[in-house]
Parts: sequence; C-alpha cells; structure tokens
Amino acid sequence: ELVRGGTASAPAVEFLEHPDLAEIVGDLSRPQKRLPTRLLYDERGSHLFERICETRDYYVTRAELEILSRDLDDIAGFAGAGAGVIEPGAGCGCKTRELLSALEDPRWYAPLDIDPSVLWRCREAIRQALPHLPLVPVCADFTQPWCHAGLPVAERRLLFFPGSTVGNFEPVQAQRLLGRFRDAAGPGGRLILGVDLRKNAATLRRAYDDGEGITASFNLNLLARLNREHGADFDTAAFEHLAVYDKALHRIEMHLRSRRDQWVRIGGCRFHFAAGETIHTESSHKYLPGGMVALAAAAGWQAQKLWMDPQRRFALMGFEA
Ligand code: AVI
Repeated sequence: ELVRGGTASAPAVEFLEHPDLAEIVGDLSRPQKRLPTRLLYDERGSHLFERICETRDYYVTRAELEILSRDLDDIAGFAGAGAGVIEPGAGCGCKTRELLSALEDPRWYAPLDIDPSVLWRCREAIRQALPHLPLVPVCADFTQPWCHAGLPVAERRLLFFPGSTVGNFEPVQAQRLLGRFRDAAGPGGRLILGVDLRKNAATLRRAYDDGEGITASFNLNLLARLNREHGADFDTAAFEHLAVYDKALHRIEMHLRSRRDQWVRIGGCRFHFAAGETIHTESSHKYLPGGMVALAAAAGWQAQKLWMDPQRRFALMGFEA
C-alpha cells in the first residue's frame, strides 16, 4: 500500500536530518503498520504517562507502590549497604525517592532518561528530598549501549528498573536488555525489577483504555508529535485509540485505528490507511514470576527475592549478578 512520493533525493536528506525518520518510514511500510514505542515519550507524552499512573483504571503504579511501602525495609536490605543506584528510564524518580531514603549509606544515584526535561525535574526532586546524595544524571537511550564505566565507585551497583517497563520489550529484546543491565551492574551487582503479572483480559483492557481517556491522549500524541517534529500531516481526529489483549502472546497491545480511508504524508512518502486499519504503537507483556526468573537467568541474573501486592497483580523481583 506504500506509495513513495516527492523527489528521489528528498527522503534521503530528511533521513539525514532526523535519524528517527528512516525508522518511522520503515515501520509504516510494514504490512502491520507500527511506530517506535519510545516516541510516545516526548515532554507531553511523559506528562500524560504520569497522569495515566494516577488514573483509577491503571492499577500498575498503585500495586507497585503498595509493595514498595509495605516491603521497603526488606527491599533495602536486599540492596545492601553502600550501593550506587542506576535507574534506566528514571522519569521523575518518584518511586526511587522512597527507596533511596531507605537504603543504608547509598553512594550515588544515576537516573538515566532519554528526555532531558524529565531528567531535570528528577534532579530537582531528588535534590530536595536527599540534598546530600551525589547525583549523576545521564541523558541516554537505555536500550542502546551507554557509558556506565565512568560512574563513581560504590560497594556494589544496584539496577532499579520498576514500573514493568521490561514488559514493553519483546521477550528476546527484554533478555538482551537485562544482559546489558548485567554488564552495567558488574560483579556482585543487584537488580530490582518491576514485573506486571498475568491477569484477566478485562482488567488489562480497562487499564490500557482508561475511563478518563488519558491513555487515548497519550497514544494519539504520537501522531501529533510526528506532525510537529517531522512535518507529517496526520489528522489526529481521524484516528482512535485501541487496546487489545493477545491471549497467545500474553500481551496488551496499543493501536491507533484509522476511522476512515485516508492518505498521510511523512518523510517524502505517502501512506495509505484503509478504514479500520491500525498502527501498532506499544506492547505490554505480562509474565508469570517463573517466566521472568527464566528470562533473567538467560541474561545472567540469579533470582533471589519475590515481593507481590496482596492481590498478586504485580511483582518486584530481586536478582543477583
Ligand atoms: C511504561 N510502561 C510500563 C507502561 C505499560 O504499562 O506498559 C506504558 C503504558 N502504556 C499505556 N499505559 C501505560
């Protein structure tokens, strides 16, 4: 269905100026159109995600916070004294503040985020709560290799990866990511991992299509971002948010569904959308604890601890390198 428009040279020039554009055009050229999930998180997207976490229907954050407050001492004990804490995709660092306050003699905190504005807010929030803790903010895409060799010395490194972000990767990619974390943690390192557990499809669909419509705005913001940053001409009102649970793959998928037959321009190309056709924008895999134990083991991590909320919706898991 793809029709490449414009002159032959125009896309090449645009691709050089915007490295994301080649990937976007490639993703929209697939039989099942898709868009890179990380592009959901520009400044507006990160703000909308924070609002999702406060909705009644998105249980994930509340369940995790419940575990963090109930089992905080045990979790801090597992991390051990004198840890340097690395948090990939730190966001505003809200959950980490509690953990950092409970740790014995933490040496430093290195939040990693792709969005500098979020990193800035995170730094201010942590400085207020823990003014004496050395901060080493790193602006990086944690899915790519990043320079962890330059981080200061600590008794051991603790990788903190809450929120179930690991679920946003295909299992093979998740294993590769946990392998990277293993390298960054070094010998004796620890990992505390947030994992959303399998549950009934109705609860999941509601969580990813909340009654307040915040998740819908979050998903649609991706098209608005492509218009703003890449000169695309998506009519955002002509697409709608969709959350579908794939029972075989144990994952909830977010899609944007075309409300009508239409054409869209981006990066010197034109893309056709049939009425009802979708763009797959995100997958959120749901695990059994044993499944994550096996996946992490294949990445070099030994499972040591499992903390769950009383309703067993969510788990924090502790691993040793
Ligand atoms: C960031 N991540 C763990 C969220 C999730 O639950 O997969 C992203 C999200 N997408 C829609 N709602 C929340």
